[in-house]
Amino acid sequence: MAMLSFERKYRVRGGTLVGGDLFDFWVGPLYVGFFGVTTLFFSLVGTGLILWGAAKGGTWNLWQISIAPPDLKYGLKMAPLMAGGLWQLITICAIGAFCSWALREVEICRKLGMDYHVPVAFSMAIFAYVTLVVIRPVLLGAWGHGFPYGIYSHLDWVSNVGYQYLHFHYNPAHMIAVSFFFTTTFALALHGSLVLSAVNPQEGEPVKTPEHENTFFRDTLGYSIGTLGIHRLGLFLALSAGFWSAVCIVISGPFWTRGWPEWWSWWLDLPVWR
Ligand code: UQ2
Repeated sequence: MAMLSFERKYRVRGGTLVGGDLFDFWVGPLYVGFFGVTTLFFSLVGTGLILWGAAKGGTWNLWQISIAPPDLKYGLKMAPLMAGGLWQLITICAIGAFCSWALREVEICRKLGMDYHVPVAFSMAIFAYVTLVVIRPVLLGAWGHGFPYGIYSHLDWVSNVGYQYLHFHYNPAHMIAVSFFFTTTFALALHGSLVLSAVNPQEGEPVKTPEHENTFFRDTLGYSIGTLGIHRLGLFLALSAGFWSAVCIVISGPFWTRGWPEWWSWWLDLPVWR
């Protein structure tokens, strides 16, 4: 693996959180570190358990392979391996791998003297996953409330849990999450198209500057958020989408058990209508 010219300059010792110099080295272009080793460990064990579960699952149809969480009767206990125990171990491996990856990102940030926006952003995705498979199941008192690990089966789970609350689109936190997802795609479409249009001028013309980008939005909207601002906005929108997704599912069951359309009764019951 050839090393790119800038790589040697940034291959500095230190910045590690655990292990000191022991794992402070690279393999090809990749930094290893203590958390690179733990990421690899959890990923390999987790993938092995998934393959084991798939082999015992009665189908190799990719869409139908599924590893289910334990029956609700096991509550928050450890279940037998082939009755949800595999799902529990796979969940531990997944969280172990995701958190190891985030901490490896932190070590790389420290090496490079960068701030921690990337691991913080990734942590929001981990938080959303942990909300689904740990926080909500614990609040409801059974691991069986986690979602099954399969392509179609997890879609069925989302559909079933949604219908359990009659019409999930009436969940106010779900409304906020969806709005953030759409706004995120809108902002990235604006940003991506603006940058590409600026760096693709007519044949023979010089590449345009951020001043052109600002002027484009000043001319069209009367306002430009700026080159740094659009990235701050993008990060805020994307993290908010993940955050409100976690909120919308964790309140469904632990804090609201009836249909979501009914939640809006408070609006109909406002004293102003009477
Ligand atoms: C901008 C700017 C960029 C951009 C974009 C804008 C030069 C290269 C896309 C425009 C963004 C605005 C006006 C905010 C829109 C608000 C929402 C909530 C989507 O001004 O600065 O930098 O990429």
